[in-house]
Amino acid sequence: MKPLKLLICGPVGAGKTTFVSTLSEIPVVETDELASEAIGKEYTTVALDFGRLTLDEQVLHLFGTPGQDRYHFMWDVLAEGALGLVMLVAGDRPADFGNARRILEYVTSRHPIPFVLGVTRQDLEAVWRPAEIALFFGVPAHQVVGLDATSPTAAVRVLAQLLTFIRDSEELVP
Ligand SMILES: Nc1nc2c(ncn2[C@@H]2O[C@H](COP(=O)(O)OP(=O)(O)OP(=O)(O)O)[C@@H](O)[C@H]2O)c(=O)[nH]1
Ligand SMILES: [Mg+2]
Repeated sequence: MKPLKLLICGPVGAGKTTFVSTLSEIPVVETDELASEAIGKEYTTVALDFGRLTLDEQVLHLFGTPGQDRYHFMWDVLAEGALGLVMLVAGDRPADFGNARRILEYVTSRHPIPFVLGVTRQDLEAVWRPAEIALFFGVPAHQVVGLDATSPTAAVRVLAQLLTFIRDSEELVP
């Protein structure tokens, strides 16, 4: 089986680098640098995160994107050849939801690939839940999954959901 390329998108601080690091069975290629402007955290991804894992004998290549708009040219570069998308949004940052929706529309309009929407920070108390996010984004509820991006079990569940979508959509192709 050929490795399957998956793209991880989302706003700054959604948990993309964390998600790739939690899942990868090899040391992650990270490009986090000191943020040059106030973005609410010290380090930010400037090019990509790359990780790899094997799930059900399928090798997955995970490409995390930078969240900052200034690096948005990387979204298209990294999306090339991707067969699925994990769109992450932090459940405790409603101020970022509009931007997350914009990123999702940008990526899926240019690269119409199956996606799941992962709502991170479900380990915290005051967070939006997947069902609420599904309504806000206008995405079917079964396509939205809550997770703690630091939890391997939760992160694998998101990927398993995405793989199911990818397989279902391949079956639809005549
Ligand atoms: N409690 C909790 N913390 C999380 C979760 N996901 C990410 N974090 C934390 O949130 C912070 C930001 O996460 P990153 O993975 O750097 O976010 P990012 O999406 O890669 O951000 P950029 O690269 O700047 O776009 C880190 O301190 C993580 O440990 C989660 O599900 N729960
Ligand atoms: Mg990052």
